Amino acid sequence: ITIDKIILHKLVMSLKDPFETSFGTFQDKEFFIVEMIDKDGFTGFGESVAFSSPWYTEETVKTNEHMMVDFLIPLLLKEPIEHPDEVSKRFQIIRRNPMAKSALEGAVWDLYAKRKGWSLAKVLGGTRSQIDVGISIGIQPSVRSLLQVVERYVLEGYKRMKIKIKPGWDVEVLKEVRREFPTIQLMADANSAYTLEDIHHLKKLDDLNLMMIEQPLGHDDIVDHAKLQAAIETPICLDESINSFDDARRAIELGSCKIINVKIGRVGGLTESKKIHDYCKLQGVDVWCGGMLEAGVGRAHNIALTSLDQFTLPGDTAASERYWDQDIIEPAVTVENGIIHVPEKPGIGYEVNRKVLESFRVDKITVSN
Ligand code: OSB
Ligand code: MG
Repeated sequence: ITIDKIILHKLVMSLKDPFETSFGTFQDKEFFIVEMIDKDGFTGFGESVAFSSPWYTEETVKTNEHMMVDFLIPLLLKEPIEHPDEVSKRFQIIRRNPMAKSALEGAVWDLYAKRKGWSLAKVLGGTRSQIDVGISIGIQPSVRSLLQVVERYVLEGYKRMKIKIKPGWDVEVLKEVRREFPTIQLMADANSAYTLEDIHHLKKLDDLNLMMIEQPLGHDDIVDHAKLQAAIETPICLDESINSFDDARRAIELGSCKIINVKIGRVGGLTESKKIHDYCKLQGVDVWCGGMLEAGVGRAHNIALTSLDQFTLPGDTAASERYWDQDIIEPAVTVENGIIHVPEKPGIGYEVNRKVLESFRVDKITVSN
């Protein structure tokens, strides 16, 4: 692959409903669609997943732009790329900034797959033709409204419900959900809202038959999580704490978690995601694919990754219509009976709708080789 041009389309899209977590509420999502064109005219797409504020991890839309434009794109344009696995190696001299790296690497993977005429799922080594999906439910104004939202998604067929929690909106709320829906696959995500002082409180979750609790403690911690995991039955799943293959390896060695949420952007791209997947498979650790409220391009990458066989648990990759009135890809991602069919067309397997893309665009940065 010899890259001819990279276009960063900066979009702002408005979520259908505000999404509330323990650290803040999302309404407008600002991000980049990376369009990469090679000298033969093939095109690949990637999506940046950092938010506007550094609440989840430290990266933001602005830091992504800075890293891509000033450091990462020059490295990509320096010499041709034989295989997408080389991209993360080339980026290694830049510390951290996994989401910025991943946005560009994702476009290289799509371009590579399209050149081969294969689906992204196939070039990644995916084996599933369909994937199971769950849904992540934000903090609601009342328990009553939460129960209504859960019921709606159960009826829509989603295979597991993930409830966002925070101090004051946790054990009692989950108890109500469990009472109303005794058999659903249920889990909670705290986004780092607790400390080890809450062990006694978190232990109460053990009575609720939860699949797991996601990231209860510090966003950058694996030591306290190991202590907590030793004290509770409910499996811990790490999200924010895992920013690389080595983070995953260390967390598993230390017993900090029993399950890993893989987000392509958070770990620095598809090559790193695959490495984590392969290691977890060897270790018998279940993984699933998390979400960052992506538009269609990022969603398509998530679907392709989830086709790998150690993605044994339903992910957060819900349907386009759960987030947007109008997605930027065609067809939109649809969920039926809790299942998404993995596309077989070349690359990400969905077309970017240029008209829609332009309607959401607020800035455009073009870098030519
Ligand atoms: O912790 O997984 C998370 C959304 C924004 C930031 C962090 C998280 C989430 C979600 C929703 O849980 C995932 C999605 O539906 O894309
Ligand atoms: Mg999470």
